[in-house]
Amino acid sequence: MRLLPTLAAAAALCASAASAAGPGLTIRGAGNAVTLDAAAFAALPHETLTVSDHGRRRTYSGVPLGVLAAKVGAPAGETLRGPLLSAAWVARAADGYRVALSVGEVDAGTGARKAIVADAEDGAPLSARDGPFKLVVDGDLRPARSARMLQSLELVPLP
Ligand SMILES: Nc1nc2c(c(=O)[nH]1)N[C@H]1C(S)=C(S)[C@@H](COP(=O)(O)O)O[C@H]1N2
Ligand SMILES: [Mo]
Repeated sequence: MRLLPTLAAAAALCASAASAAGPGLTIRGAGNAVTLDAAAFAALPHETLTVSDHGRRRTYSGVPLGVLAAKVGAPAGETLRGPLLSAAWVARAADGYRVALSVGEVDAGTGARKAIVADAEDGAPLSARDGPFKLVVDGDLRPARSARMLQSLELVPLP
């Protein structure tokens, strides 16, 4: 039976095509899912955020979490109320690392904490170790929630 090797070859071809196009960033929430490739991401409004990483100041450029949240129609500002405030953004990275940010903490109309998804650090594209996307969270005492190699952000309601 020659089908299995053929399928394996086809799968390998698909995998290489996907990596050539870049993994992209997937946003899930409010019943919607959007995957942005590097070009679509680059076209979104960017802001800078300067954070301290083990004593070193680094300036990141990226898209505010609120802009990405709006891509899936996640509640924000005055519409973010009641039970909706018990949800969290779960960020997942390529190495399986996951961090959570409560929605109220990072909503621009509610909490004071800034978070961006960066595609550049100190004026240069992110390294392969960090990128192509990195969640950068302001105000943390150590950069433990600044997830490198970010693949997805998902709005998860608490059970
Ligand atoms: N994908 C991913 N991002 C991550 C981590 C990780 O293990 N995987 N570690 C976190 C922690 S604990 C810290 S302190 C910072 C800085 O780690 P670094 O020096 O390895 O970049 O990255 C954060 N982001
Ligand atoms: Mo850490």
